[in-house]
Amino acid sequence: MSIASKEEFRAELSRRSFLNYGVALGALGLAPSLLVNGARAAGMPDGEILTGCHWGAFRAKVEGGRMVSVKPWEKDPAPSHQLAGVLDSVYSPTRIKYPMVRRAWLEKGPGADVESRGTGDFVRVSWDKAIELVAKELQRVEKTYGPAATFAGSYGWKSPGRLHNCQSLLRRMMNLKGNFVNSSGDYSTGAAQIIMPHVVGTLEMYEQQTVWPVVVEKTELMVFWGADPVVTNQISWVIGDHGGYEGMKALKAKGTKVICIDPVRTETAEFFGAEWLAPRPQTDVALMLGIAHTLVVEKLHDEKFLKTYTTGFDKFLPYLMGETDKTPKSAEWAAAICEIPADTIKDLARRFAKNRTMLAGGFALQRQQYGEQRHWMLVTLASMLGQIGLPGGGFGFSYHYANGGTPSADAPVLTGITDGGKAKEGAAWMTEAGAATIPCARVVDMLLNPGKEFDFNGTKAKYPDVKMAYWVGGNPFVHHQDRNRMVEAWKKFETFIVQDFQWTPTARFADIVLPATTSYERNDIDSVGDYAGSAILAMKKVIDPVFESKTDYDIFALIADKLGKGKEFTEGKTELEWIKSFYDAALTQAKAKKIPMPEFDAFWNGAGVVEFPVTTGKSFVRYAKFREDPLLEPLGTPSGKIEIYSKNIEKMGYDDCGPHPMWMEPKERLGGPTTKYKLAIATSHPKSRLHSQLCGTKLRETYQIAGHEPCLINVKDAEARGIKDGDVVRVFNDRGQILAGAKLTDKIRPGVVRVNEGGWYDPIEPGKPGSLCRYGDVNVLTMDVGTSKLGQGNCAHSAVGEVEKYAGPAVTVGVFTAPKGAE
Ligand code: PGD
Ligand code: PGD
Ligand code: 6MO
Repeated sequence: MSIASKEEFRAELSRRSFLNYGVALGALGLAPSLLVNGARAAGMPDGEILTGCHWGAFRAKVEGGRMVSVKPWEKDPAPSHQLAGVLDSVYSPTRIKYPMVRRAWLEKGPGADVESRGTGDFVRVSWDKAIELVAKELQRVEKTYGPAATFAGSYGWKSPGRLHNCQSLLRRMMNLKGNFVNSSGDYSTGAAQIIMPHVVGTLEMYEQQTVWPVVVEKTELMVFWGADPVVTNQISWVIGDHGGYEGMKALKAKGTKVICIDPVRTETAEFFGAEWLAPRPQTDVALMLGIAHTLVVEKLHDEKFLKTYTTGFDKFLPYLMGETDKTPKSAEWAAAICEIPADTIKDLARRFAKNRTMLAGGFALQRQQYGEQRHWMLVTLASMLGQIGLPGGGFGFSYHYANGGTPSADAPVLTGITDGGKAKEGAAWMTEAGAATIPCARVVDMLLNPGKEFDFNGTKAKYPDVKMAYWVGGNPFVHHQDRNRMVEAWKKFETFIVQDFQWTPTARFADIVLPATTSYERNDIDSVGDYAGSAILAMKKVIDPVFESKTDYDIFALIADKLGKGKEFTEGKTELEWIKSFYDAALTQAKAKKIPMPEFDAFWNGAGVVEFPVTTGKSFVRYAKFREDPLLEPLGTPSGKIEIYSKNIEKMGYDDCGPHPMWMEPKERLGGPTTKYKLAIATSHPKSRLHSQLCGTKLRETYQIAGHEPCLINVKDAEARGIKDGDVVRVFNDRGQILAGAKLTDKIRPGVVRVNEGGWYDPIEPGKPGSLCRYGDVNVLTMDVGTSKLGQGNCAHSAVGEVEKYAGPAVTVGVFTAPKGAE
């Protein structure tokens, strides 16, 4: 998720009232406003306003109270084409306009007719009523079932902004109310962020990389291993900076050799004109072992590096050579599993060793069963090559994410609103707080198995018995795996509250739906670039809230007030006073470090942006200090070295994550010994969406096929099944079925089809497990098991299935309009 997670830094809260601006709690307008084309009558003045979002900073043009166009900030080196969808997301037919309550819930009470969830039978209520219902229900559930009955571990890609951070605000309100069940980790790197601290002593996945200028100068062989940075660097957790594109352009201009190891010939492979190697999905550990074996056989591994900087190679070597299990992990052995020819594997070993090689791994590799092994083995391979800490060599796991590798500016840390102080120290999304905490991807498992013991990273805990959930800033009915299992589990909730601005599939499955504003309808502040930190930007309100939407802050302040905790929630501060307090804390640091930064009023009323210079960040080389002096600059592992063998993991005694990296046969994979289906289903991140965000906008018309989510299929696989380009197809396995639009291509290896994650779930019969999804939510087909007892991450990229030409009755996709009565 975020390297920034600077929310953990407690804001130096200034209580000084400085501007008579913003909304005080007592003044919150509860009466429905008059609507003019979806915008409130008073409106914002015409003009251009600079603001920002995950896709970058942009200037929005306002006319007559409406946002009419957007154009990228002039300093964005590579604006995302998705910005066009941002504009449409404000006014699209999927916008939530009013507070709504599921009819059966309203008329018969919590838990009534849960089967009717998702059918769209909602009743519009006033804000007063909605707030009262929510507050009373929170109190009822806590009183009846205790503190561990309400889940507020709401996960997802909420918008940037240090004040309207809806997930922190939810937990802030919940902490004031009493207690709640929280979640830890994320869906992005659930497995890797748990194994990496054992191996290299840091999370690694969200750390700065050896910067692009150094890579451009020194790297001779760039290997994108299950990574597609040209697609995925479009977005950042904070405001997108797109610095990675400058790095990639320079690398291409230099003519550096690039290899892409990926079942798909990616946009990145196309951009670089790269060499494309397409292993079977989920077999990368075998491929890496085959390379490692060749290095040893041909004496190409760096024994000095292994001795000085790593521990446990002596225990891994017998496994690699087959002394422990009678299976040498030779190139031939690997070839039979991954379907990359043995000669190619040997050649890779030689080229990796001969050149200054950067192994740039993506995240999908570890969103698979036994995902922990992928990055552990990649670090092991890089250790054997001995280039870690050298300029342009080693490994890097964030070149594809949030523009990792963009030189970091000398910028102060921008703080944000906190969840009320009960969280333990650490990165905000990793903290344990609340009455109980579960790894975020185990949410459905928790619902289905209350009281069951589960393992997680050396600990054991029991799932709480949850009766209610409040979700903000996430879309679990798209992001979570095995939709049909989830639909069944969700029936356990007596109450499910969703606060969003889109009628997402999740909102449709809610009992109470609260309309939030987009971030363009409120004032906020954030940094530009998770790694770059190149600027602090005023995210100024572009237009007034449309229809009856309210800001996340105002909604939670109202609920807190109803619970008798309004003052504690707001601390008496207005929106702009909060923003100023975050800015002023950064200003204090800047002054101490002599970084030029204007006073708040000049910043907010002036350009609305303060940029920071890059000095030392220009030449950063990851692990250079460790390499220079491993004794004085040890890693944060028990041995202070890279752990190829982990005694801590050995002590855990897990059967699905051993003490050194190893190949384990997943439950299902392309060509697996017991796999029933013939096709692997790749579920990559979409080029024209951020997960499910913008799926409800016009941008969808630029990529949908016959009104459905595209399904990439190799021409040969399509021919064998009588499928033509543009056909509607049914993609299915034992877990479910979806419709999609066939896109024939030779840019995907035979045996693999791809349906991107993020397509909105649109069941013909909502609430009925097994129901056909009309649009194409690939998570109907994926499996919901933890990566291992260690990481408990999701296995979104472990699925197989079959594709056929759809022969059923014609269907109309129904998820891109608001439910009846909510239009
Ligand atoms: P988004 O579509 O970004 O997906 O899952 P996530 O739930 O984050 O959902 C964000 C939601 O928040 C949207 O509904 C949006 O409207 C809402 N929202 C945005 N801003 C605000 C705000 O300010 N206030 C409120 N109230 N709401 C807001 C993403 C997750 O999916 C991730 S990170 C990964 S890495 C996983 N990837 C895969 C995958 O690769 N393959 C599969 N099959 N499945 C995956 N799921 C995971
Ligand atoms: P994916 O698209 O899931 O992206 O970044 P991540 O790297 O996880 O996968 C990257 C590549 O891995 C794909 O090209 C896929 O084909 C390949 N791949 C899949 N399985 C295998 C395998 O078994 N072996 C090999 N060798 N390759 C494999 C995700 C990151 O992107 C995250 S976590 C988030 S939250 C953001 N999401 C988006 C997004 O939704 N849309 C865009 N445009 N950008 C994003 N950036 C971020
Ligand atoms: Mo992610």
